Amino acid sequence: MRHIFSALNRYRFAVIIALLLTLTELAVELVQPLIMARIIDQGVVQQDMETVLFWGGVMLILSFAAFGAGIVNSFYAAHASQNTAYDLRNGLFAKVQSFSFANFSQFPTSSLMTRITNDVNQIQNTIFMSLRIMLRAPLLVAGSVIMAIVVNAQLALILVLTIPLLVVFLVYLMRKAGALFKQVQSRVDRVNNVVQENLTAIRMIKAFTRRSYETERFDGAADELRVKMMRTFRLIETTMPVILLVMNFSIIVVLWFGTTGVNTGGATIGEVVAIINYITRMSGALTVFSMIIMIFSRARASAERIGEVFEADVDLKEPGDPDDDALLFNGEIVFDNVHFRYPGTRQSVLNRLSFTVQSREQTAVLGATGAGKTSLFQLIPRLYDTDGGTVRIDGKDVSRMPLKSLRRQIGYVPQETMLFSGTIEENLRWGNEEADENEMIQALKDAQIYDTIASLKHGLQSTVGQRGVNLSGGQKQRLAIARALLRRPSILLLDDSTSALDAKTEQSLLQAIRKYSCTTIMITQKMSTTVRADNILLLDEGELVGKGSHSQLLRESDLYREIYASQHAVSEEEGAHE
Ligand code: TTP
Ligand code: MG
Repeated sequence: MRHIFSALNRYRFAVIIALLLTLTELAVELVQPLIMARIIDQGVVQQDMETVLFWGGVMLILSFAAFGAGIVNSFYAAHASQNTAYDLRNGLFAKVQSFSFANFSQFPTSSLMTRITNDVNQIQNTIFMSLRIMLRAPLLVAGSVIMAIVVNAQLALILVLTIPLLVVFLVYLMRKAGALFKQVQSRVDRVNNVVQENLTAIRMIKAFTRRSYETERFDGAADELRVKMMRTFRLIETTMPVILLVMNFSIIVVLWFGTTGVNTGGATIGEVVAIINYITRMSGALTVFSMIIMIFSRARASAERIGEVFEADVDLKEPGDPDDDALLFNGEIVFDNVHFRYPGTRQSVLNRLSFTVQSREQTAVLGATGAGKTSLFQLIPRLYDTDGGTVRIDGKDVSRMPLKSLRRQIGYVPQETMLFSGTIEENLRWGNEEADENEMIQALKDAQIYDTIASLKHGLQSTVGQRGVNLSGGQKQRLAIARALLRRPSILLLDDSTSALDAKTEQSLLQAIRKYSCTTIMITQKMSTTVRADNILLLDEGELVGKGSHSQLLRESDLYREIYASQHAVSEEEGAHE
């Protein structure tokens, strides 16, 4: 709630005007029954036409005033609610941008999307409604009770007894609905999650003909949402009959005692009509109130969910040492007794990892699937912190460097290529906004992808992704390498990025990368890569089981010889088939 109020606070001027205007509307509504009583008692009963016309005119003018106030109020209510929602959304987005990888495992993508869109919408609607009617409904109830007492205290006694009971009932309901709505929102998350997974994996679903399975999964999630929604609304719907029952009962009581009062002189007809008028207005207000409860409970659930994102602890703390900002890496990387496991898991992924990668060398990391190669990479740009030991670049602990200057100097080509929808040029510039066309062409050439791009009809301006050209997995990989090279990184990390390349192209690529004289570490499964590397790290189940050059490892490591023999056997077999 705190975040919502501080966001709303910026528009307090609009909020105050809107609230003052609701008070105008409220005053008119409360005065009207009084005027009605006067018209009846002094005008109609005494057949005085002039009084009827005068007070009728006053009522008309007041109604117009209330109408005008309503319109201006809507304007300011919309202003405050829309702007608050806009600020909240931007705030959430900025916060999510600062998230560490550990934070992302705390909030699934689909849930973050629901929070930034749906939950903020709930808040926006609630602020609008609050400024329009939320304050008016309770004040109308309270004001009606007070005015009824002013008109005739005896007859109003029944309201003094019933209204507090109803209010307690409504507050209880609000608590209960709040808890239910929190569950509803988490079901919305789940539906979005299934949709998101399906849209991302649509090709796979079709290839595996899993459509009916996925449809069932969606049905399941949608059905859970429906059931939760229904249960919540059923609870809320019980309010209306209860309110009407109590209020109608009050009317009967007022009429009963009112009739006696008129006969004995304790009340006038006008007073009885006025009080009944107040009761009907109250019934209306209470019904609106029960609707508001629904919206408000939902908003409270949403506000909590939004608060959770704002309050998420971004565990990667930025050390503020601006002196380092201009520092350029020489590129020596040291892992010193590094231990690592993913946050929230118990299984350790990297153990006692110690090695040095010399500046400007090409190092290959070889290991079976699941050995921890990608995990090792993620520690270098500090996507995660280690659990023990340090990662140092040029002798300085990465956790002591400003993230921005650390990451700016690292070109990271992840295992799964990610291109953004847009042109090839835009995707390249994403690596380095200042790059000019010549630099881009050079990077594409070095990444061995220039010929492919040049042969496209629109060249660099071709769009990729939906509605654009489709690139193969290997082509995307090389585009991602070009993007990383464009950064002129001091350290280049290639996670299995040459897997799709034939030996000759791979050799040209590695040769071209040497020109950049950056420290290069490449994860690979292929001996053809390790043979050419200056240095090899052999990783097995999170531990370093060998390091050195190709010939050195062939001599010293059984595992390396095994891998070499198995790949050699395969290539000889392939050769025999030719
Ligand atoms: P990786 O470091 O991903 O293993 P790898 O890169 O060597 O394997 P591959 O060749 O197939 O790419 O995984 C090591 C372990 O860490 C594995 O048990 C899965 C686990 N892991 C997580 O728990 N969360 C993650 O985000 C990643 C990347 C891995
Ligand atoms: Mg990997």
